[in-house]
Amino acid sequence: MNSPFPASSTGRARLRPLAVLLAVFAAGAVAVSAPARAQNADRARDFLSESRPQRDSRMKWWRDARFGMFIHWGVYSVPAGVYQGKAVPGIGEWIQANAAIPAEEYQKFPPQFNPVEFNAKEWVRIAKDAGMKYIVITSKHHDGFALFDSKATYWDIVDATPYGRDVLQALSRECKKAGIKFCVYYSILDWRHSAQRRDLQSQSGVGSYASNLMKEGRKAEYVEFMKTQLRELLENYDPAVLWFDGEWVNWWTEADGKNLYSYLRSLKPDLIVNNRIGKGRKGMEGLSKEGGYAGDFGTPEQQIPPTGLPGVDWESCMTMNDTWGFKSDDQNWKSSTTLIRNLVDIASKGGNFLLNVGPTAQGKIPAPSVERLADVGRWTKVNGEAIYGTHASPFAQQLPWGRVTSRKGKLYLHVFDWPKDGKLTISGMGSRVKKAYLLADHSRLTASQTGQDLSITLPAAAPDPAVTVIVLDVDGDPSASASR
Ligand code: H79
Repeated sequence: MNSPFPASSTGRARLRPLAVLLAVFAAGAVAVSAPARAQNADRARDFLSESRPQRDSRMKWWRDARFGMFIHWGVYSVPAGVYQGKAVPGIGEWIQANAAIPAEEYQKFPPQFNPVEFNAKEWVRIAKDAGMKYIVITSKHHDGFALFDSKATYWDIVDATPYGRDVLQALSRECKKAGIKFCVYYSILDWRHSAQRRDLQSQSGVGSYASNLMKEGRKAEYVEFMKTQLRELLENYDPAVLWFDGEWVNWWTEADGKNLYSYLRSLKPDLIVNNRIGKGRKGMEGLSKEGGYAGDFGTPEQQIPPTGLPGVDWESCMTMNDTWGFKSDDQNWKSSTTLIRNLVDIASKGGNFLLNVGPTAQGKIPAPSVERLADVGRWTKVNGEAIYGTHASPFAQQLPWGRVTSRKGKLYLHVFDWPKDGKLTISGMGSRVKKAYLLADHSRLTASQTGQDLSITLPAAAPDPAVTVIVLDVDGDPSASASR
């Protein structure tokens, strides 16, 4: 076969004898001696028995952040949802599966991937101006293609595209400069690696790609390959979060997840890892059931749990249209108001919002995404105090007119539906209101409280039709005193 890319992701060694030597040398350098292994195992146990204060301090930046940018970018942005002249139904980054594209055909995309318009500084600015505090980018999606310079494979942006530059390097640098946390997504499922194969007899209903099998006796090799790439990611780009996916395949076990989790935390003790490293998620609801599953936070996908995930850190990831990876014909965009309200809804339930963009093969974040993010940014700039570092609503019931967030001494009332009679009422107030005002301009509002009943007199029209925030200064800690 004259393929420029060997079928095996680890095939680099076959092509370059020097690389073999280097790989052997590198492997030798990290080979773990028995005493060191025991020490690592001890450290791994330490991670699993981390105290509550230790965990709280590790999770602090993430809990305060509330809002991040997900970036799905890869060679699937070349076909952009169209294969052999036909629109392929489904999410863009799944085009290889959805159009059953043979590997020899799929590998024609990297030579066409030349994102000369990519500007890391610009992407980071777009995220920062939206009020996002972290970025999670696909370092490797299910198609196995690495957006970074991986020594473990040629199937990466530096070795296989005319662009030839390491975009993760550029992005991680710009993030650091801008004070944005840089994080990466990594798929366990891998359609490219020769250790895995399609399950052509798949009975699971998810298809032969989603239910990839492990070839007999090849698992250890694949796990080593993952560890090599993950170590490259940790060492070269210092990501604050590793966001796994594709863990549902039958050959990946909870024990594998725990082992990998321990390994990664031993390399970077303050690393945060999502629940998809192990088997703790429940479908797309992303519930990290407490009680021993690997990972630090739950990952509801394309949904906001009605009551949040009490007692668990969680993050809803969501698309702005109907795809993660760029599709040229998907114009089903959520409105800016919906996006702002989703952010508020999630914060009121104690979660984070990871909002996706799918850049083009030229390297541009689509204009409709940029416009919406700018709208969200105008809102967060004025109302960020009611989002970042806040706690969930202390009220047991969702209030009919909107949502609530809180912090010590303050309740933030996020009004979605402006009352027609100009009165906003709350019953069940557990704390005494000292002062009420609009967050946007700090103009005072008249509030009258009788016991647990509060009534606030509002301007006739909503100052911000998307979400207007009213601040209540209250006695003490609202999360402790409001009735439940
Ligand atoms: O990267 C994006 C998508 O490509 C990937 N996750 C987001 C963040 C993804 N979305 N959908 N899918 C992958 C398809 C997977 C569907 C399923 Fe399953 C796998 C259905 C059954 C197995 C996981 C386990 C979800 C439900 C149960």
